[in-house]
Amino acid sequence: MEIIEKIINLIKKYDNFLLVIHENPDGDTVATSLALQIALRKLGKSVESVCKDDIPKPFAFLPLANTVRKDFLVGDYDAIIVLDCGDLRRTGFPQRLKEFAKHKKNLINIDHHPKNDLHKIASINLIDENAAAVSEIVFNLTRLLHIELDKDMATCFLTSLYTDTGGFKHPNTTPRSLEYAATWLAHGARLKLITKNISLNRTVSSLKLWGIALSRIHKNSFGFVTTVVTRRDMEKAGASDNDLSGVVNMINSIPGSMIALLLSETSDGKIKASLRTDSDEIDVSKIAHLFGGGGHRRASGFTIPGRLKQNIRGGWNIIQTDH
Ligand SMILES: [Mn+2]
Repeated sequence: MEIIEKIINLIKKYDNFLLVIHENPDGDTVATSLALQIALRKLGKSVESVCKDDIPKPFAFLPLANTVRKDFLVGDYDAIIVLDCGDLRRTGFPQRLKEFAKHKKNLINIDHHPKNDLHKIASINLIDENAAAVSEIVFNLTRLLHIELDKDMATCFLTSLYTDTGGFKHPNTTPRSLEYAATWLAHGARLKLITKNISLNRTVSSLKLWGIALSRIHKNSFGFVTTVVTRRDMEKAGASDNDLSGVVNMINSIPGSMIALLLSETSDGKIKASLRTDSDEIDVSKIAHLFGGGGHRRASGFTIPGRLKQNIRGGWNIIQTDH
């Protein structure tokens, strides 16, 4: 039986579903989960979404965004669907999902990241690495389930694709992406609301933080573009981690950039690295893997222990810490 048929049968058979939005959520995981939540409820299913972290403000406008749970009990669900989680840890609930997989076996992994440790415990893996966003995969699933596409679902789907393609600017955008986007628009997706909330809604503190990050751009002769943001910068600007989203894409847009790297200090004493490339010759997920991270060829990331410190030459050093 085809993988997608297995999922369709499973959805038809069971009643209580949990959808997992990954930690440190982006537009793809949040909006696709909410679209699927709306869709499965139309089939009369009981469906909830869960995310370990808060839903970032730019996505608060999405329908059902205020219903996302922070926690769950494995016993409450017949099936759990994990969306856009590059690996098991990224789900935010690795132990709980392992336990669920062991007892009930209905753990479905829907993703567009390369194969990872989640594959081993999931009972069904629906993966399409060519999908620009997970919404492309899930939209197809809802069509096969004959669920009518409404305005709210279309808005969620388009938000997911819009964010994972950087507003259709990244090279992961395919003819299929644009075809789907056209379908969603034709079904009432609120594009203006999406662009307003996601691209144009920068607060004063966010712009101040971008100012600091952009003022520290460094580009070497190989086209390696870097910048750094410390915890102190965020405090000074009154900004949060979410305000950094988009910075690494912006610095990667510099003419001649081969790889862009943003290093930012996290609230728990670590350094988060975000990598981007537009080059066909470079696979930044390989760099991320070297440091225990993951992602895609063109966009990846990892986290290491340490702090950032400016040296006397004005450059930046990574100071090793114990944890
Ligand atoms: Mn994604």
